[in-house]
Amino acid sequence: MGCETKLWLEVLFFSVTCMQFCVLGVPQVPCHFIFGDSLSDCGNNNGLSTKAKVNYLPYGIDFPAGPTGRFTNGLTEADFITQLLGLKNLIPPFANLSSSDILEGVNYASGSAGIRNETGTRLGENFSLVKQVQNHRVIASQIATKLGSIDKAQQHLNKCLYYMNIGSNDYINNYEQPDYYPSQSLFTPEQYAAVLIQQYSVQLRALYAIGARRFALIGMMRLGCTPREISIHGKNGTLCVEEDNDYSLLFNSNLRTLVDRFNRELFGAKFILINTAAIATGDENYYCCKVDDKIGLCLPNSVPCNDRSQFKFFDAVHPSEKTNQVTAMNAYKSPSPAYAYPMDINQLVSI
Ligand SMILES: *[C@@H]1O[C@H](CO)[C@@H](O)[C@H](O)[C@H]1NC(C)=O
Ligand SMILES: *[C@@H]1O[C@H](CO)[C@@H](O)[C@H](O)[C@H]1NC(C)=O
Ligand SMILES: *[C@@H]1O[C@H](CO)[C@@H](O)[C@H](O)[C@H]1NC(C)=O
Ligand SMILES: CC(=O)N[C@H]1CO[C@H](CO)[C@@H](O)[C@@H]1O
Repeated sequence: MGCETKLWLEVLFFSVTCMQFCVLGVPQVPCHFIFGDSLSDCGNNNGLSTKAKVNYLPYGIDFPAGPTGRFTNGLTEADFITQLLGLKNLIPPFANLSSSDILEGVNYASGSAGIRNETGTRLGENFSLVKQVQNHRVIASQIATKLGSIDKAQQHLNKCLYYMNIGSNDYINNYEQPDYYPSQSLFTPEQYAAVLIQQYSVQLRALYAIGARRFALIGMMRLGCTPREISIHGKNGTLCVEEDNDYSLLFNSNLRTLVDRFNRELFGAKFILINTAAIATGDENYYCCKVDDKIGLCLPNSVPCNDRSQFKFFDAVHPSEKTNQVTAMNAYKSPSPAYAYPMDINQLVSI
């Protein structure tokens, strides 16, 4: 409780900081590109044939435009980061760039997607990380056309923030479903984490080659502490599932090693790791809407709880807007080195 009170105070403090930026109207970076899964998807899955899409109420109940495909009641963590950077508009989905300025960034994130191509495909189509990076290549060439040369495009792309939040589905919608995916029989948990980080590193290098220099890698949340995992695998009804949390820890520690390596090896690039698992935000067990037990998403048009801000989770898998805000604030301006390594997003975009 003491810890939570402290977090909320920090939220207040950083809101004031943000307001100063917003009033000044000077963004810290000209652009923000977002890669990931349902934690960051803002509508890319709406047109795909998949169970992993949520362009219906009660999703978006606290979002000005209503349901957009965001897997929460309001803004995602990536949206809050966009605002904290001082950018005027939220970043639009790659799948619908009508009337948007691609120079300010594009969001490629796709619900159910993972680092591995096959991840999440039992739920339907998705844009895997590989596909997201391919889509970014298309956007980068459109930016070169707009700015008149590849050099100018590179200079522009060098200045952007690259927000990367992916990996959970490689466990939830792959490794932990041995009946449908072979990865558990192919890899031990240690090997699997190493393989994921290896595949991730190939895509990060590809982004670097297209001009990306400032990377915020978002660590995995504690997978064993989502209400869905607790209800499926929890032994005592309330405790987090330790085996799943061990997967997150393995992944995160390999990711931290990668951050160190790339900060040494990739000239001119800066990588940071946001330790989402360390940013505690409330009680795991409660969520706000009535869900489909199979996939943990809110039932279409079900009536959610009244006070969304009181809940850590909106559905049985995805954080509420309030949680996203607290996580984003702590990632942007970190009160503790345990949250952001080796620096926070504010420092990353200031150097
Ligand atoms: C695309 O985005 C525009 C502007 O945000 C919106 O008005 C329109 O409904 C969207 N189209 C689809 C197919 O989602
Ligand atoms: C993943 O898919 C891409 C095409 O979308 C393909 O080029 C690549 O080889 C695949 N990777 C693996 C490991 O199968
Ligand atoms: C369940 O709770 C009991 C009592 O707190 C504890 O001894 C036991 O280890 C728990 N089991 C699991 C699987 O967490
Ligand atoms: C839009 C898109 O890229 N969909 C892909 C999602 O995943 C399936 C299964 O791997 C692919 O076949 C689709 O092409």
